[in-house]
Amino acid sequence: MEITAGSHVWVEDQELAWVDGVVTSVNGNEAEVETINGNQVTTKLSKLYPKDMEAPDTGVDDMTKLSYLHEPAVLHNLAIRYGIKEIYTYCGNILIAINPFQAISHLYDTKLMDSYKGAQLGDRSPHVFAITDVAYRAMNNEGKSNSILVSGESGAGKTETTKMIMRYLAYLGGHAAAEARTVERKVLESNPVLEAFGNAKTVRNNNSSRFGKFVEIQFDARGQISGAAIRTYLLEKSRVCQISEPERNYHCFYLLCAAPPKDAIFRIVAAILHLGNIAFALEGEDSSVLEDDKAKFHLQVAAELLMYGYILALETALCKRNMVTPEEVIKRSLDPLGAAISRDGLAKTIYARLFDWLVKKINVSIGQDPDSKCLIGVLDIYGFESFKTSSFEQFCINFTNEKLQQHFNQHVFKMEQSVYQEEEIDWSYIDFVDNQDVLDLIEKKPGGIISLLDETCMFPKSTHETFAQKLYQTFKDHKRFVKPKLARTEFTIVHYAGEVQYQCDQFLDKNKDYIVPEHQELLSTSKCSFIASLFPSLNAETPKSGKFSSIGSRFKLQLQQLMDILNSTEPHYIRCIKPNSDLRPEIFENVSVLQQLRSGGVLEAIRVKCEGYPTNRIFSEFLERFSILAPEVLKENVEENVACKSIMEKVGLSNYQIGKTKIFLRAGQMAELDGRKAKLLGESAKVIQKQVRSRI
Ligand code: AOV
Ligand code: MG
Repeated sequence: MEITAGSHVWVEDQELAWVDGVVTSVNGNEAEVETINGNQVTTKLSKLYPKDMEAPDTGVDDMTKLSYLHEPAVLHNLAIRYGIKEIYTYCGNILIAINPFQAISHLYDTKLMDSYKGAQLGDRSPHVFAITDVAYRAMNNEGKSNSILVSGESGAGKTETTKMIMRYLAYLGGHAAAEARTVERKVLESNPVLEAFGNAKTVRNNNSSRFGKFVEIQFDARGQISGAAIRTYLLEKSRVCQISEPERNYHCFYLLCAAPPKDAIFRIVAAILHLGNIAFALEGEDSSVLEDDKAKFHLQVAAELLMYGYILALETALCKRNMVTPEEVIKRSLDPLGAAISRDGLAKTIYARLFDWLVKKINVSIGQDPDSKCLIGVLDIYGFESFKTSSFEQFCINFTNEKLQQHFNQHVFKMEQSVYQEEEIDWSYIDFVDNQDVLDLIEKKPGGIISLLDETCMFPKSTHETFAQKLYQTFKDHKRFVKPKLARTEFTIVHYAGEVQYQCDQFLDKNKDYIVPEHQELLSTSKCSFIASLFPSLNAETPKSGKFSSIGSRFKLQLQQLMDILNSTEPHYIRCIKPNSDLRPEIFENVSVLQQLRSGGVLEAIRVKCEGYPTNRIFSEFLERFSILAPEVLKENVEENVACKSIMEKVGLSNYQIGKTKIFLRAGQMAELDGRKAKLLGESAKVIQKQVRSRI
């Protein structure tokens, strides 16, 4: 649309990201704009976007209904909807969910569930139930597995959304209320348990999931839930021993302190708490002893809880290490730092095993249906993370997000094409940005970062410095890899969602899935049969204790398996958005939301749309809006599609497409049509004014 003096436009703004205003003058390729917040801005014409003055005050419930599909329009639409507590908006088939940080009345009650049952997407206002209903119906009708992928940054509402999906699935595929311990109840009841052991308060979320979760809900031929399986991914073990203020450890530790029950699980949780209080002091040159009586007390209690005794054995396992030489095994003393590392390693291993045990136990209790043909998978994974110091955990988390982003891009692209196919229009190949290059950088075998890390870990003399050097050498010319200036052990990856600087320090240690043989031996002989069962004896188990096994490679494999499952399903996407970092209701921070829309690929999806035919309108709607441009076409008794064509021809626009029921417009064409209409209305207003004046 031609921008002239008087045009309503969006202009970039540092604080608000985009602000609307009116063009006061145009000079060559520059324009002066007076913004609604009272600023006078001079900017390039190419940086201005037209504002749709006909857009409804309450926004539109689907972005594809926006006449002008550009960044400021998308952002503005979400903001006004959020203001009237409409937290859900579609972007085609993708659901955008903005965390309300407050309970919205009746948003999830049973009556509402009733109303979504069987409704077509778009018939009712956007909702997580609607997406779930589509997935469930598609599964029943087509006999194909579906999945719902929930993503978004930490605190955006993924876990809460996932719970609503599960509740709605339980409602759709549940059993008669008389059957008390139904599968669906057990699935729902697993949530609080997993959250107690796998969630913690972080700076970004008071109930942050520190593990990834994929729940597979299995259905029988009648569409009833017949089984379920929960898979978890990479629990953040380091949190057990290392928390930075004001974050907290896993909820279960505080639950224990609030109400100490006395069973095997809580024995372990308590033992870990006591382990954490065992402090060491230097003895002689490089040995360590328990620091004081307090440390002795905690050691005693920990030993009691873990093994019913063996106090000395526990102390030795913490303070000494076996050195195996060809001739003999020598007990070498650890210095206090070494002993503390050994203690933390023990605590982390115990906790991780306990967590895995819980997941297994829950799975056994729920039970899988071996005959189930269809499932609905629900994925709630940790969102993209970038901290001041990002470590191996962030590396794995962001790797996951890259994988899912690729899946999303490929799918959105396919989806777009299927609309074109349905309407039988010609379409040429639309390209999309693929992040395969980042994935290669991370996971290519050989030569990717994970491979190099494994190689480094297996080479006894290597350090994090040699690892960093290896990275710098190998990826000197990789466009997704940056060596920060002056960096010696940091590296930056240019992720799809932005750059993240990683600190190599602990990559080697954290990549080693290693249990100290002495710890293994000690715990496998525990008199507490539960604990002994968590540490089955050496030869029965892989990875072998003491031998190197790579967390990175295992995680990569797990992710690949997850992708294989997802690829065999029909995916549905929910993008959660965190509207502010104070975790407070009614605050919508433009800049941060925009950043999330960009990094979550929502804007990328919109870009793919823009390269094709971003706006489509049912013929009758189009005619209603634009027949004024060629009133004569309505007089002729022609088919609607012919009338639409005539209007486009008269205005001189080409490259549009006529489908079976809709007209498909290229980016900017809607704005052009509106421009013509405004001009026409303006001219006719002038004519009327002239007529009025001449009469006076
Ligand atoms: P996350 O799963 O996306 O973060 P959560 O689902 O835990 O985020 O949401 C964070 C908090 O936001 C919740 O504890 C609720 O207080 C609030 N909240 C989220 N969704 C809703 C909703 N629909 N209605 C009301 N309140 C909501 V993380 O697991 O940290 O990546 O790792
Ligand atoms: Mg979560």
